[in-house]
Amino acid sequence: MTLLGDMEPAEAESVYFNEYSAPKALPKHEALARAFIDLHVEDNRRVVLVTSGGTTVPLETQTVRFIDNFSAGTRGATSAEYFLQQGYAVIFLHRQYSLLPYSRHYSHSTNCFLDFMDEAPPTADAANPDHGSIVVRSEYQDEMRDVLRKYRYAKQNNRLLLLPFTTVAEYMFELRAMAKLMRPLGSNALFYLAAAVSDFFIPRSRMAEHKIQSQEIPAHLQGDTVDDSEEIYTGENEIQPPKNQKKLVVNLDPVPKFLHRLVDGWAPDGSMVVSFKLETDPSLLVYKARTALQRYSHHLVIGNLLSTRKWEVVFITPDAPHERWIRVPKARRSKSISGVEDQVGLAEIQKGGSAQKPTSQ
Ligand code: PAZ
Repeated sequence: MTLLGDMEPAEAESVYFNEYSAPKALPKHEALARAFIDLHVEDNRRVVLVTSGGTTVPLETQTVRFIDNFSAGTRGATSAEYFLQQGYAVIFLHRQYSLLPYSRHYSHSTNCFLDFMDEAPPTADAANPDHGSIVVRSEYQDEMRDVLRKYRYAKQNNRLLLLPFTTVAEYMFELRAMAKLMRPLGSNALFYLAAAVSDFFIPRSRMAEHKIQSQEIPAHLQGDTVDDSEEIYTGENEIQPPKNQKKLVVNLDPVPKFLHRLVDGWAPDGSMVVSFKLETDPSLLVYKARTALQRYSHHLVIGNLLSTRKWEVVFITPDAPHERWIRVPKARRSKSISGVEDQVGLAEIQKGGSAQKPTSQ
């Protein structure tokens, strides 16, 4: 059987998208995105699609278990704030419950949101003597006011559209749909692909329907997907642990790389595409980022290492200087008051704008 990864991109697209049904939320997301894009086309505003957070790979159709990855969405949520600050409208395609622009300062921090609050001294309200208002604690006032103003501005001016996904298939459907909807934007469209997209998945045809069992099931309860031999099958080619061994062997296929299709087919002509490359081995990072840029012929690959990604990235571009490191100086790496680490500010990714000089460590 030919793997999707071995097919021509257009064929892989057709096979992949025929195998899965579109996510239930897609029509609603498309309607919201269409209205959002129309508004910004009318105002001749740049729109960036920021993808953020990790995708999941379900092990069962009725999913109890899934494979996930580390990404919390910090890069995507932080970058979205910078884009908004630069006047972009942002479609924030993110993993459900991952970090969001602005609320990220408080939502997943070491402090519970209640720790930011206090009761104001009781007022002289004779009817309600014990009921002072709830207020933000004085030490958080300045930062929270600043974040609140930016958040309100984005909301009131329709600059931020939040669209969630969970699985890798949902992500693919949403990405394709958003890219196509962004066509009227032409060169005002930017794709900033910071999501950590799964590299391996179980094709639907091989997925177990029900929860994979870790113990032997009595014969009279076994359904069609379970046989009586030494091994329990959860679907064609999907093998559960041999009986009496608590081992699960999962057979994954490579996820087709649709960046090619995004650049050559889905995205509007003249748009800019920025992808990210994550590695853990420093000796591979630049090589892998360069290879991605050559393979997909887009505009920029931003490389980062798992361990240093919060303060160091490398920009790999088709034109000189080809490789440029950007670092947050040590002194600026401290945590903000809410305990959330900031990330390398990628405000310089503006179409047509020149990037800042790297700051030395
Ligand atoms: O979400 P986060 O801030 O913890 O991590 C960001 C990141 C490392 C996922 C992102 O910068 C990135 O490299 N995304 C692409 C990952 C990849 O598919 O190689």
